[in-house]
Amino acid sequence: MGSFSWKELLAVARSLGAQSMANRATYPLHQRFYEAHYAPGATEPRSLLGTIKAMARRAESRPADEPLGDLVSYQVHGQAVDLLCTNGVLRLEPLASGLIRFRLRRAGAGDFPPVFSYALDPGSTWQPVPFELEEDHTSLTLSTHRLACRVDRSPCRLSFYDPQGRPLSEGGGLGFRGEGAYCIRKLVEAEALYGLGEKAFDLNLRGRALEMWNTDPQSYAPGVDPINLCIPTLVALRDGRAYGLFFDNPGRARFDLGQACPGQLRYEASSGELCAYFFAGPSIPDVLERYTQLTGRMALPPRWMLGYQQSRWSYHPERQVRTVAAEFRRRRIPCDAIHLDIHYMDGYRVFTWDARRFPDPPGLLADLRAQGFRTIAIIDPGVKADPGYQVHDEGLALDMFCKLPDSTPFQGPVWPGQCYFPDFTDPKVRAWWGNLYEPLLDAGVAGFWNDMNEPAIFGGIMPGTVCHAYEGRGATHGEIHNVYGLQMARASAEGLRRLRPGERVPLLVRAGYAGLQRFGLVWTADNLSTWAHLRLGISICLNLGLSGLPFCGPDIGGFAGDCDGELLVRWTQVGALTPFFRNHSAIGSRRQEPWAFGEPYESICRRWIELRYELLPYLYTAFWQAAQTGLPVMRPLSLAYPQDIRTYSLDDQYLLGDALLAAPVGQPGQRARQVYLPGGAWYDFWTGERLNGKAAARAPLERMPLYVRAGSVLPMGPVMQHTGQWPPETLKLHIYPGEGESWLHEDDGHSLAYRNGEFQLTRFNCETNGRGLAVRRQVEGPFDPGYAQFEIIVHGLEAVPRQILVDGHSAEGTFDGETRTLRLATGPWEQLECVC
Ligand code: MIG
Repeated sequence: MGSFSWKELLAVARSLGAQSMANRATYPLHQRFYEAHYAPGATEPRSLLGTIKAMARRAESRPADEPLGDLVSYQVHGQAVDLLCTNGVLRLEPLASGLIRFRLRRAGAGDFPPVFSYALDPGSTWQPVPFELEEDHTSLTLSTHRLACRVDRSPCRLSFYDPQGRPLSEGGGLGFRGEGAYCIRKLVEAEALYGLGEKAFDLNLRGRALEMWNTDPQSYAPGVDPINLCIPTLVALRDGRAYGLFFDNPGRARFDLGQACPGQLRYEASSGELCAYFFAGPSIPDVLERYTQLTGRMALPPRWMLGYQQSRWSYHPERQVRTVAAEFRRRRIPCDAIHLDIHYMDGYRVFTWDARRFPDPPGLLADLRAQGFRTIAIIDPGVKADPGYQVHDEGLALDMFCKLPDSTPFQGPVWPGQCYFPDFTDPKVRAWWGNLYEPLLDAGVAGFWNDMNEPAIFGGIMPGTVCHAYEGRGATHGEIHNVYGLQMARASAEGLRRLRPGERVPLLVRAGYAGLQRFGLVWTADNLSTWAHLRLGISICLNLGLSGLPFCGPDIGGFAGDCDGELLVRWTQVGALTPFFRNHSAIGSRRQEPWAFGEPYESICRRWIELRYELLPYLYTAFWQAAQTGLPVMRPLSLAYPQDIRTYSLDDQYLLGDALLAAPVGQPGQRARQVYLPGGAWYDFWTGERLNGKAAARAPLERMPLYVRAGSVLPMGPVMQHTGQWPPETLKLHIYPGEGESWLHEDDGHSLAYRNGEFQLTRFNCETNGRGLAVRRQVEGPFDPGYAQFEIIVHGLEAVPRQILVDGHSAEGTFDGETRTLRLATGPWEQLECVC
């Protein structure tokens, strides 16, 4: 690559007047340099100066918008309506009554090819939906019974309306732009915008300009963009009504969400077709249900993956792994999984073990398993260029690696040194890669972790001219960069499913694209051990959930930098109520296991990890909902209270599942906070107090404010050391009087039998009336959850009930006047009444 220093490069860029480039962080400059360096046709690396000049020239010749023009005529081909415009064709296709696809093609570019996208779930099928076309002299309208799309004739613009004729999203221009395309939409004043994958910003992205280009920033400050996982999916909320927009393009793209012009959203793809999907609401769950029908849903993870997990870059050698595991059990801090980071490998060669550090992997993993620990191992995409190393030799011999235009396999430096990168857009490569997991599975590894799959390469990215098979279609890396990580995850997940049919083998992934939820869960990459990152992790996870990825979490305690006791406690409190709950930290940083800072921190962390285990039945049900309908596990308040505009930008509190509202503490020394309680009544989880509207919450170090929605039944289990101790003898049902419905899903927690009906679904109905409280329990499904007893705890009672009836028979309970709770034990029941 020649040698140059980044300071030199920046100086040259500045001297050439390429200010905007020089002013950006060095990382994008790295990328541009590498791309230019491997410009099409270049076989010899260009001189540094030549490269910089070319960059400067390109920066000056930015392509201009070429609008689609006026609507001239239209043609209907089955489910597609082609709108012939002056400069191109716009195709509208209603896929479902609340989902319309629109695509653009330049005039003279020939017919629309069949849609091809890795984002789409191959299992999703669309029955033709009835639609109507109406035209007048200014416009043409396509309507289904849930959504209407009006096309203005001059200039051609698209607007979407709900069945009542109220606007959801009105159009600005759209058209072509260089090799790519653009689309402009209007924004109304109080319109909130969410999604776009992993964005290091507050929840409401309105007013930001954001890039779609998966990038490893190595560690990111709040506001750095882009980072590791970009998903071009937006969820909008205005006047209580939601809609969604998914711009399906795997190359580089940019969203301006009202930054350049407050009333305008602009999407710009730098290459490829404009292919977009518009999702009708009216609610956010409606949008997500359709979006995940299109791009797929998460498979239910094994129950153990919901347990607490401990990681470190890296626990090694074997002795250290054993010590960490033993400490958890000795200190009685629950834990289900230990992660092995890159040092378990032999010189960072993927799919190998370091024989000195880990002389007997099956023995180690079996011993851990006997103590209730699963082991998760990391796998990176880079394969060390090292003759004699089997994966390398096979990969080269079988032609598995990405190539430069001159057909030589591309090499780039990562942890192992120079590496080759599998071309995961080729089915034969995916099949090969997937099978490489077999020896690790046989050794007892229970889950995997795909890192660096942007792909991250030291000092740059994969050059834009690298060639991909792209399922026989052929594409350059620049055109499809954002799906590299998705296809690596797919290769891994498909392999694991083949090798362990009928089991749920979890896959933790860093980068990807729309549809990644079909293959794995995600963590929010390399955060820092700071209070700002504790807060940021919440908004990132909320937006991931709104981008179709319900199973996510940040590194608890922070990855880079040194954590301290108070930060670890506050972060563990949040983590206990985050879908993925893993403490992970970087090499060189201070150790941050739950005991690392002594007392009182250790005891408080233990208590919160215990609470996580107590909440398992409730959490598992929230995961089941996500797997069924795409509803996130961790939800912004605006998802459930869209009529309440005060919730639109709220991200210092959130909902977990249907019943819980968490209000984290995000500042050092903070011991109280204000909480906003939307909708009806809530109960303080700690005191049982019934509240409405605003609450001033006490938050001593051991307490994070937590609330339960009135009308909920919260199913809880006992404290356990790991999920292998499930099921308990007694299930606790905490009842919070009010009106509402609650669910409990149960299955074996590890196999796919639930898909064939082997589950039990319980529905609770809570009612309060003049007589008091009535709760109904209805059970369906053949699965036996394994406990026969219930402990019922009714909260928030004013006095001892005059009568307690279980299935019409009078029952005994104990009332605690101080906590105002009633407790009673019972076998299976259908109807509970507390007559007051
Ligand atoms: O270049 O494997 O985000 O979780 O510990 C750093 C070492 C590579 C980045 C991951 C991080 C992991 C680390 N990896």
